[in-house]
Amino acid sequence: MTAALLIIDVQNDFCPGGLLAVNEGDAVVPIINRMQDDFPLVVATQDWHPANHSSFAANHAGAEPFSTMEMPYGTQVLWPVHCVQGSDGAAFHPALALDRAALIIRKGMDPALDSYSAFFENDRETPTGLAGYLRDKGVMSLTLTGLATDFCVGWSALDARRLGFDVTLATDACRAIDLDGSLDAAMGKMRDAGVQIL
Ligand code: VGL
Ligand code: ZN
Repeated sequence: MTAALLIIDVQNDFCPGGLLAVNEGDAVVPIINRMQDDFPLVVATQDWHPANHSSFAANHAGAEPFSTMEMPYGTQVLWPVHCVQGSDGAAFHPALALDRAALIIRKGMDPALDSYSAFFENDRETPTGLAGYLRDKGVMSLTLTGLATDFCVGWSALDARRLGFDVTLATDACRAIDLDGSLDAAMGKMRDAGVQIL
């Protein structure tokens, strides 16, 4: 088992009608469903925040959504409330096939620390455990799909390269938030890090 498909945060809140909707976020669902047949291992992540999460603008008096704030671990975008544990918005898109998902990694559960990447929280050092799981399974190469290209998918791709995995970004199976040029910036960083862009 050397290749794995990673499905990042294909959840209702990141799809049209959701609380942090990504343009055409739901368009990735049929593509990801089809791709799964080509991989011996499928892993999904789920953004899973407590209601008091520090990445929510609503939890900082006077803060506007999409503004930024300095946190002990670096600059943090303050998001609209999204993917609250147990809410419908935090559920996977109902049409996403998950029968073949061997592992679902939940992230962003520490109220004081956001977690974009599937591998590390936003301090870039607290691990989620995914790297160890993939290594135990003998996985060498990862194909990344899901939402959003410029945040959780992009950060996951960069961390995966840093950890020594071969990484492919399946661009048609991803959609972006694109906040102030964040998509171009993320694509540039991924290219520089040796991510293969499909
Ligand atoms: C994400 C912003 C906040 C993502 C998650 O999945 O890209 N973006 N939480
Ligand atoms: Zn989040």
